[in-house]
Amino acid sequence: MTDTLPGTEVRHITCTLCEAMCGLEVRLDHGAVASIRGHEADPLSRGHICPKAFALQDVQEDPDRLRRPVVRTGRGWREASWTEAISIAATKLVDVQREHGDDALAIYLGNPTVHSLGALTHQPPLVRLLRTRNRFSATSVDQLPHQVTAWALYGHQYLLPVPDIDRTDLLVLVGHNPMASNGSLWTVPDFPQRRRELADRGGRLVVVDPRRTETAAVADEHHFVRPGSDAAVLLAIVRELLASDLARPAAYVDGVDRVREAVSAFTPELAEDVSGMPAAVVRSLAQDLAAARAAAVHGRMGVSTQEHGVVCQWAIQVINILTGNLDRPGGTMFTTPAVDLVGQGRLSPGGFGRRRSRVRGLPGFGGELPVAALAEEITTPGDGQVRALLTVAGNPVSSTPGGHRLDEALAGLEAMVAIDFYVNETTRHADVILPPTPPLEREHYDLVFHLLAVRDTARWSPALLPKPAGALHDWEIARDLGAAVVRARGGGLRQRWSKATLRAEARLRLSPRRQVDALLRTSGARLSVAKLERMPAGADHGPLRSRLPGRLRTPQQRIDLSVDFVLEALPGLPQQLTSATRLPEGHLLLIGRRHQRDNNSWLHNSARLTRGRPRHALLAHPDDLAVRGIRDRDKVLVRSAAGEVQVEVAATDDVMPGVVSLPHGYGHRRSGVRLREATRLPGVSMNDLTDPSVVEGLSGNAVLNGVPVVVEPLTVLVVEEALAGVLPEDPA
Ligand SMILES: Nc1nc2c(c(=O)[nH]1)N[C@H]1C(S)=C(S)[C@@H](COP(=O)(O)OP(=O)(O)OC[C@H]3O[C@@H](n4cnc5c(=O)[nH]c(N)nc54)[C@H](O)[C@@H]3O)O[C@H]1N2
Ligand SMILES: Nc1nc2c(c(=O)[nH]1)N[C@H]1C(S)=C(S)[C@@H](COP(=O)(O)OP(=O)(O)OC[C@H]3O[C@@H](n4cnc5c(=O)[nH]c(N)nc54)[C@H](O)[C@@H]3O)O[C@H]1N2
Ligand code: SF4
Ligand SMILES: [Mo]
Repeated sequence: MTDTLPGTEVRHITCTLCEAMCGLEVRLDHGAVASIRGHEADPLSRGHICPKAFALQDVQEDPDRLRRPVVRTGRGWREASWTEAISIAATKLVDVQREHGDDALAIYLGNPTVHSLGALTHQPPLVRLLRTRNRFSATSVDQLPHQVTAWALYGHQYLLPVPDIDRTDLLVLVGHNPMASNGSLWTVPDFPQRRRELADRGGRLVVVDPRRTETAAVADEHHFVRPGSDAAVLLAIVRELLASDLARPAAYVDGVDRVREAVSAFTPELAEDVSGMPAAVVRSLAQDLAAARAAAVHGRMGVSTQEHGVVCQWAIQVINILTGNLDRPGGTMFTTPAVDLVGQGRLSPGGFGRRRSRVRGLPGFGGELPVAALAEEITTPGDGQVRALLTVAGNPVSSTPGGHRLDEALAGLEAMVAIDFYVNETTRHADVILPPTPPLEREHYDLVFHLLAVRDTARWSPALLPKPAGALHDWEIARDLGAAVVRARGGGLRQRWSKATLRAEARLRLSPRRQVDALLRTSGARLSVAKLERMPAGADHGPLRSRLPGRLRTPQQRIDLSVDFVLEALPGLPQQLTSATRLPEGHLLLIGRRHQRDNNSWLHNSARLTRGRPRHALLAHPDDLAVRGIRDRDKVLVRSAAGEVQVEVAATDDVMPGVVSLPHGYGHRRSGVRLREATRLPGVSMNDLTDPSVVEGLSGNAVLNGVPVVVEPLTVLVVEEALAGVLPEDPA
């Protein structure tokens, strides 16, 4: 610690707000945060910081953040002791399960679960104790197709190769905007500088996206692609590689001939027809990927949360494999994390379960059901109907398709408990909210994102600030709630002392620190928490190393490209993609976007982040506005099959004609939300438009991009309505 002024000290912690896990240097002045900056000595993030990091302090100091449990009363909320709140929560959940069966309880684990060590270590045993099979999470509004593909090709849902950006010559990003998001399923702190270094090496960045994004703006090439049509482009690249004899798969790769046959219909010309990306560009991209010394293709939200997400993710892996870039420095590589949850067999490899969702029969994967089914599971009567909900670190009313319907559904639940430190659009429906400590008051080790990082490092993050008296961490809440559930069940010694219950309770009593310590000590890296505590910049294990075929978890440690359920989907695909180009008259395709200063649905109460030009508008191409008689900044009505919103437009040719874009995570004006800054913010929830009845065909993942919408000037409507009131009815 380098103390300079009296009363001040400098500490090093990890930022937990996104996947980049930047190392931060925080100056404390008499125990309060005085400044936050990037930690220059950090071998992974190298001093990088983004504006969101300051929100760590804003969340810490936010008067709207819950510090004590709250219980709903007739008119609002009252604070309660932990003992009382946890006992009410447990009793309510157990009562519903006793009356209607274990599956009457549903669980939603939100995105920050993976950014809170204690939630990550302690939610699984709590979930096991709760015994419900109605488990949902942010996975199915996000990366489910990646997990399905990794399971099918590499034998484990979390064996996800990442682009080795620091050594690549050609980086192709499809539906991914790391200049705003800082990378995803790819821990790549300081993407802007790494991109500059790529340019300095003479390398090339290509972006494929229906919007000229912040990343497209710094790319060497940007190609517009019609939303939802990427499968045609990616499969055409696969076809080119195989047809022109450009493929150089490794010796442990099988199934090439079946794939060649299966993709034969996907010509670059078909790709051009359905995507708008010129056939010549598709061809040369295939050739360049094959010819580059090292190249990497990475696809994210734009290709995961669309109708053909699994086919897209499979095709991306196949391209990297066929060009010999998987496992090659500068290609896409697997990490060698100090805590190797995959290698140590501590995470389920995944797989489709026998159980499907009750109402619509959507597939279960990795023990979870697609969250697009949650609302209907609550509102559809019958055996197995969901009547209670536990949410952890999530806001599905804002984050999942058809959020407005879920909002209504939640109002009809018999019981709801939330583990969260804000009253948001979702938790406002809870009977009890149990607020954990915020990020700056807890220790952290990134069990997930070290698995996905562009360099092998290990960093322990101490708690910056002491935990206040009477506060509980995420893991302590899970522990106490678990114990209270077992107590509330009663049911005699046999049940309470069943092996599964005892094991889960034992896990719940083991602190995250002790769990990480044990994991570090049993890994090959000979580390411990104590050792890492003496290394504020963390341990640096260097650039990524080639790991194949040894890292594979497939039975023979071979990769079979010919995944049956993918190949079976291909014959019908050209027809599907072609008919998707024929939208009903006047329709546009809605896509999402992220901004560097937004964070899903939850940092909008930070005035520092929300200041400045509004960022909630519907982006639309000037030509599409002109034909509708809409001017820049007009308020419009946007309608989809699922719902409608009213929002301002911003005219820009950054979106391709026929495409409109809204960010998600806005629209905090629903009654009952207690967030001073956020509820002042204009904007609407994009997920009031996304349609839960349309899901990705193979996995049930949500379709958040490529949603058909109609955009109408609001003024015309107002006039029409006024006239309707004034004019006499048609006399005929
Ligand atoms: N239309 C559209 N919808 C989308 C997306 C999109 O691109 N377009 N993106 C999707 C994606 S990728 C994701 S991951 C989801 C995210 O959506 P959700 O899973 O709903 O997650 P957040 O919106 O981040 O909600 C975070 C909640 O967790 C709470 N929280 C924060 N930190 C902690 C903590 O440490 N412990 C606990 N207990 N609570 C905490 C916050 O107070 C907040 O209420 O949204 C998805 N929704
Ligand atoms: N600042 C900030 N950072 C974040 C987050 C945040 O909310 N804010 N959220 C974090 C989370 S949870 C995640 S999952 C990651 C996500 O990180 P990204 O994947 O970078 O997420 P998006 O910004 O939604 O980027 C999706 C891109 O896909 C494009 N797109 C839409 N439809 C299509 C299509 O059909 N085809 C193609 N090719 N492109 C399409 C969109 O225009 C957009 O540029 O970001 C993480 N980082
Ligand atoms: S890029 Fe992500 S991890 Fe880094 S400072 Fe910003 S929010 Fe934190
Ligand atoms: Mo996400």
